[in-house]
Amino acid sequence: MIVRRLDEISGTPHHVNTTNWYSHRLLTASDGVGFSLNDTHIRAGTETLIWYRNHIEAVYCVEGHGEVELTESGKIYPITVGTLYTLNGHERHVLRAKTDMRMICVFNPPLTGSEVHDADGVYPAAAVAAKA
Ligand code: 9YT
Repeated sequence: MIVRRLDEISGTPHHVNTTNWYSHRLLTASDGVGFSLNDTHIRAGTETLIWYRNHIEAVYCVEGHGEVELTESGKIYPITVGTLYTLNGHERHVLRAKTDMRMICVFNPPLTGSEVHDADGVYPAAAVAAKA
């Protein structure tokens, strides 16, 4: 059994801080459970291009509100507390935070824990990330 607390992750390589968001990677590939789990804060007023070409991500909003726009269709989905969205088609999208948002994010395949988006909003595939 794995038991882990948020404050144990702070200040480690699994606590990733970017301009638009910061994320505590609570479960990662090295835990060997087949998925990873993040507690992620999105900063108010930010707009982030995201495209998980190599992963499926499920996102559950537990604080704040914003919206997701799919870049191909232009369709906009409001995201509020209690909303789950899953990019099960690897949809390229823009995440806009109207307020600070807190999201619980699950990835399959699991993140190694230190990923940040590249210029296209992509995280590297697991095999590539493992070599980094
Ligand atoms: C909701 C979302 O994808 N935000 C970007 C950060 C990412 N979820 C992460 O790695 O925590």
